[in-house]
Amino acid sequence: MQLSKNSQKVQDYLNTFGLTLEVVELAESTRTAQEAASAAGCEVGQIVKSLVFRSGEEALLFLVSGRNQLDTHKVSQAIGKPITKADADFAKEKTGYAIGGVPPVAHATQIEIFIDKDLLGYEEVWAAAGTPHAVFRLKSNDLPRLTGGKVIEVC
Ligand code: 5CA
Repeated sequence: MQLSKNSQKVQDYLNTFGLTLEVVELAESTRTAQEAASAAGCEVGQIVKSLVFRSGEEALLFLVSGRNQLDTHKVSQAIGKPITKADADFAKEKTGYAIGGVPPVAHATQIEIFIDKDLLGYEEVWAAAGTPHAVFRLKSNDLPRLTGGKVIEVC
């Protein structure tokens, strides 16, 4: 199957990790966590939401379980800087992807990444892969190494 340009970029990045991770493009939408869960046939909690925040000009990416809501105040305190939700333009500029398809890896710029500890409660999770129709499945244990992210409590 021929992947779209964005999804191929994610696949190429995953290939460099020596893990057999496969990006799949689906006919169904995977734009929201709920849609992605239906399409992948998993629980919504197993979906890795990619939430882009900003602190000044810096972009931060939070990988959050589809069943959780990030508590902005709590997270600001925990990481020691104020954060606000990025708008669509900022998210696109910093990650290289439009909201709804932002993957946890292969970004346009260097982005600090944080991982919701609840994701590690699932053996397998599903993340976006560059478009609102593309996802890949991975072992949650591989998320920290794959992304360089730090595990935190987000809610
Ligand atoms: N593909 C799915 C899961 S694999 C996905 O990307 N879901 S998501 O939750 O990670 O991405 C959508 C998120 O982007 C929403 O939860 C919301 O926090 C954020 N968002 C949606 N619309 C906007 C917008 N207009 N501006 C900024 N952020 C937005």
